[in-house]
Amino acid sequence: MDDIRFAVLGTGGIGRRTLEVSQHKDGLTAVAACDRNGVALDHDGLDVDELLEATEGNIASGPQSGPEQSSGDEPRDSGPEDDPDMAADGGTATAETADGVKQHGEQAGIVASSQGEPTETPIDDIIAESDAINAVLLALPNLEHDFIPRVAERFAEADYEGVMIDVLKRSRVIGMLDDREDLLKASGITFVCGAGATPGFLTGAAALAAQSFVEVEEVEIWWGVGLKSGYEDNRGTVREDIAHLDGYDIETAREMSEAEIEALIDEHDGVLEFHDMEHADDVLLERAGICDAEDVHVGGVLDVRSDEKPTTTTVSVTGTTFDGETGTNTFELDDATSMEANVNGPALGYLKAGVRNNRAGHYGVFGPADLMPGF
Ligand code: IKT
Repeated sequence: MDDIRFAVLGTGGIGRRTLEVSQHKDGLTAVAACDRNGVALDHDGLDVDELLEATEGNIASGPQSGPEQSSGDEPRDSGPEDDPDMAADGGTATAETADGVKQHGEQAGIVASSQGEPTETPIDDIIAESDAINAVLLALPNLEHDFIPRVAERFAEADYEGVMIDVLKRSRVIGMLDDREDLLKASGITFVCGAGATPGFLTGAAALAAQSFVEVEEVEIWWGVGLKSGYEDNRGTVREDIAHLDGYDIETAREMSEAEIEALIDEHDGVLEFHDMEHADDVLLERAGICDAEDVHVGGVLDVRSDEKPTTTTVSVTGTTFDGETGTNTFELDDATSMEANVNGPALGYLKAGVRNNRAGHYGVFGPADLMPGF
């Protein structure tokens, strides 16, 4: 476990923070990263500091001009499966960053790094090098439900053997991955799905909290996020959250312009509250035999303008013990821990668990609860 060479697809907020956090974890070497316009590859290890510095400023510098430039996290490949609406990473830069980071033409993103090369086929470029990559982290908002499953399929078709891990949110995507499980197994892929905070960290916490019980009646996940790193760095995730508000869905959220999103945020004074979100914690807990999906509820509060959490993040699991007692086990995150810490730390932790399983020959689709004590 001391030499895991990993790639990150997407260098929006999540991708960049994953790279940053990985520097504080043992045994992880980032060897590839890509966004829609470029790829950085170095089998001896990327210079993560340079990459972060080069990509940090330019995400915010794009014009706010429409859905095809709006989400912030998805690489884009040409080819038959390419979706012309896939969002760019960072859009089009209009200016050099304050510290003089180079810009290639009008495109920002990874090509602003001295390690970045422009490409029309970033994902294929990484697939071409995947023999030397142990794990691929998909830092993509998945505004197309089947986007991540299709990316997994492409790696499997290229006979990639290793770990793939995503931080997807939507329940319905898990089935799409399960549908591809035979293909993933045949290739030798251990796919860890829903491995961010929720689903992810908090699903794992629910699986642990459930251990006191023989029957679980309800799982309540209530999260609070203050966007410490600011809205600009989290455009993809905010847009995904908006799709959960009453009157919105994935398509309407995807088509909103940046100006419309800003207006919506203004209307709510920067604080958005969500209930009954379609988050895959439900199917992932059901899949692990812990409870019925319908007994899992996910909601939370997002404060786009403050770095304070507007509410404390908790996971409450209510159940009955073997000796007939009913109780609620509650897992609570400290308000001082940021979303960035609570998404990217666990994602990399699950990545390591995935590599352990992959090296033991365990292939297929795994959720966070499958990597915890069994129920
Ligand atoms: C996610 O990225 O997993 C989902 C986001 C919520 C993160 C919760 C973090 C909790 C905390 O830091 O206390 C959101 C739904 N986009």
